[in-house]
Amino acid sequence: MSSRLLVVSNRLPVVIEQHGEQWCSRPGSGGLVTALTPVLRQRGGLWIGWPGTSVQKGLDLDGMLAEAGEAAGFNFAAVNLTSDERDGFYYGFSNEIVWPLFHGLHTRCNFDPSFWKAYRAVNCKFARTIKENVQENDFIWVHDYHLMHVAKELREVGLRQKISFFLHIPFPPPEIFLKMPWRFDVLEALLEFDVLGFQTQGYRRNFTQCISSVVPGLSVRGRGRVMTTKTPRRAVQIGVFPISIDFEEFADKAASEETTARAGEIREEFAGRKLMLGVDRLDYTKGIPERVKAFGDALDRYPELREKVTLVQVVVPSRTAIHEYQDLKAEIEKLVSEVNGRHTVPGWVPIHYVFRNLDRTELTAFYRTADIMSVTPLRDGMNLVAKEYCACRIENDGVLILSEFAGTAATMHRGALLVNPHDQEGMADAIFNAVMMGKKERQMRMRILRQGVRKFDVFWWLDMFLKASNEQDAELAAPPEEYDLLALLPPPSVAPPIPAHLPDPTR
Ligand code: ADQ
Repeated sequence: MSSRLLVVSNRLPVVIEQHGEQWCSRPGSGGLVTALTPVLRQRGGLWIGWPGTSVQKGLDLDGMLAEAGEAAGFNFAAVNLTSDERDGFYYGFSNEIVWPLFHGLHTRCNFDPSFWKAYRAVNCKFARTIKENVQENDFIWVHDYHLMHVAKELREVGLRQKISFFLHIPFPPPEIFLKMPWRFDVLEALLEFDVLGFQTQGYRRNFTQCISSVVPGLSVRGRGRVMTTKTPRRAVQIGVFPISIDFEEFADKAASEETTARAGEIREEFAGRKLMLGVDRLDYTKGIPERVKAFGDALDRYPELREKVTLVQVVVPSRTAIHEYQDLKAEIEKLVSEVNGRHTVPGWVPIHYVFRNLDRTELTAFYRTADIMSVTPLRDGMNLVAKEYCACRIENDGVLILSEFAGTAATMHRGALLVNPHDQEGMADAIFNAVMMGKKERQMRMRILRQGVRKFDVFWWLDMFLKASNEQDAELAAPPEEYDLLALLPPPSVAPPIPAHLPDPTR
């Protein structure tokens, strides 16, 4: 396909910050940026998004974006938001409604009606910027939950071009989704896209169940991995596209001289001990407190682990202006100090806690050094950290402990040790098993994991998506075998036996 890629996401992949009098830019972090940057670097194109700062005195935003675009190899166009818009759309609707609801945590939602108005107004602003920048043959690709209303707004301003959408986070089952007061509007707005992409079969199933039950006049039919939804007017392709990483880039970086040198230093610092690593954005969906508790439990119940294993927990600052995230940080720090207080002895501190952004060399050096990687979110759309760890294990060794509720479990279940993050003792047992696992089994599992991530990398993901978008009802490349937690559950039982002392209502 030769058309230009026009990517739209809430944030641009650069962060513009002020240091004293000076303004500077640095690359953004997060899964969406990790996945899409190599795609745009390879193909060129335009990325539209909010630069994360408002227009201010002394800041030449356009100049800085042009410079950052030149370094990145593609162009940027900014959608500028006022602080009120940012509060209602980003902190409000996106962070207090969609993020918790779609991760199944509806009790954290604040369904404030003003957030919905702000969300629609900002989606309209994004649509106007797209309209101003779009060229005739562009492939318009809108990303994630902040922008579910954009296609509807674009249709209203008369854009008839094909528009695609990819959801990076889970889509919840109907009983959760339907709690949202604006559920019909959101579903109808999503059906204004021509292609809708989800991370797993389970999320797509949740979405199609929602639309079949609440949007009248629709028929959903399955066809391989793409389903066609006929509305009275048009067809929408609904596909499953598990996102991934640039495997070769991570593997090369892991093998580079600077990473090897840094990994050697880290290894020395933890000599004679196993290193277990956790790397997560500060977020309540990532299950960090649960992991720290499970690690403490493992040390309590398996004395043979003491002084033999150290947890390095890296937490990447994220959404730190939000009160709840500050509370989460305090909770993690309290739990870490409790475990350390219980178990530290001279020469061994069980948990090393790091709260900052790491550069690529430091991150890949930790991946290369970690004997065990713990990725245990309560719910996660995919989780790229698990894939990055495997790509960096260039010696084909290492154990991945993985939550059943990460989207990535759908495809990495065969090589990983799967855990339920709500089961503290089960997680502690998995830590024990990972520490004790023999080299042969570790290598066999890691080989399986690496083969999968190498084959189904981010460029495969891009090809699959473009193919589905370009060919109606396309026969798609064979997808990786998917694990489905629901398929493991016992079939719904027949009516439970009736206790003898009660009358049988069926008679
Ligand atoms: P995230 O919630 O951001 O992504 P994840 O997929 O794990 O979660 O990506 C985190 C990214 O941040 C990784 O690429 C990692 O390398 C990077 N990172 C980690 N530590 C860092 C550090 N210290 N400094 C800088 N960068 C760091 C969302 C969804 C996920 C989904 C992705 C992609 O929530 O479920 O996998 O989008 O679709």
